[in-house]
Amino acid sequence: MAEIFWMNLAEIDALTAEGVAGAQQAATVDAVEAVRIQYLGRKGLLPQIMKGLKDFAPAERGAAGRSANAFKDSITAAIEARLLALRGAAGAVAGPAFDYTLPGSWRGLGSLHPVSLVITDAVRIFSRMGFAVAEGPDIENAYNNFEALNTPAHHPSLAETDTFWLGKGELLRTQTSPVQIRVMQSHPPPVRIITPGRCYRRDTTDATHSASFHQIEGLYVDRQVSLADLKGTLAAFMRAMMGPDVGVRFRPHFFPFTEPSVECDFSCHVCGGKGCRVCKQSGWIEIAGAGMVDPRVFGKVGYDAEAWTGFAFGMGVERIAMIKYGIPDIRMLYENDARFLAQFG
Ligand code: 2U9
Repeated sequence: MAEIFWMNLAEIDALTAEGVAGAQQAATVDAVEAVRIQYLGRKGLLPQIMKGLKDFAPAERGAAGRSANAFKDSITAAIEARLLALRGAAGAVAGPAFDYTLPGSWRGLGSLHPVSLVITDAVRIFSRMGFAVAEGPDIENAYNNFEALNTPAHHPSLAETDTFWLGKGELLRTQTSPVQIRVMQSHPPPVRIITPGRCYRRDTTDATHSASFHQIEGLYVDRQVSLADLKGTLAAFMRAMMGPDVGVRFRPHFFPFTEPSVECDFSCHVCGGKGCRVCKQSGWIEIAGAGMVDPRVFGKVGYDAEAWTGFAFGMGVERIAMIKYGIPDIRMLYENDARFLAQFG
């Protein structure tokens, strides 16, 4: 290795120019490496220059330091540039042929989850009938979730075994009805809303139950709203959702928040009502609960029950998705198996 016995500023600059030229002219990656070792290596010129700085007269030492830095930076930059050029050139000559006209690899578009599909369809169908969408919080208070809905404190649905209580009278809503309570508390009638959203119940998971599920509820309050309006609205919804030929029937039922109350079935979309495995040979499939809003509920939100009447309904989104798409187990909706979900694209 060359040694510098005597050094001045001009010599450092000359060595810099030499090193830069050496790097630029190196024909191979190995030749560039040889330049690096000669100029910047541990036993190369740079350590000698650094060591020699102390021999400069104090007045020259600053300038010598700057020349030493320029030596290192310029040669490093020249080496990097040359390596880039050589490697690029080598790749262009020796690399695998690349066909820029080939299509890129297809990553696949996502698709709506069946639960979202049902909600989107329901929002579209009900919005055509003049319903707006309302939303509310998943964490509710007992008043909005139970008491304002005429559900007394001793009702079994309030039990620890049925409801996720969070303390301080708060809970995870068991239905989306408290959203309707909030809307009525803050808006005078008339009201025409649907409330799609997530609900929570302390259910043990099995093929048809999940502790977290979705509901779509609806509420229509106006002057002289009747049970006939409820039947017509739900029948129109069922036909739009399940097919134009399905029949719809209503059976008497009981809910604390509606009077009278009904359950709503549609004629089996698989067998047309003749009876099959899907409808358990009955020809009918239960799909929603509904009724005329109990006057006591109107009293809780300050609506005049003499002047206004209304209907309300509720249905489980997962249940509709399972019936519509033939999904045998509710858990398939939560596993997020891409092969299952891709079928709904
Ligand atoms: C207000 C007044 C009344 C909403 C209603 C039902 C009947 C019903 C169930 C369907 C399947 C819940 O998910 S499910 O288990 N719901 O049967 N829901 S009437 O009644 C209301 C709502 C809000 C202010």
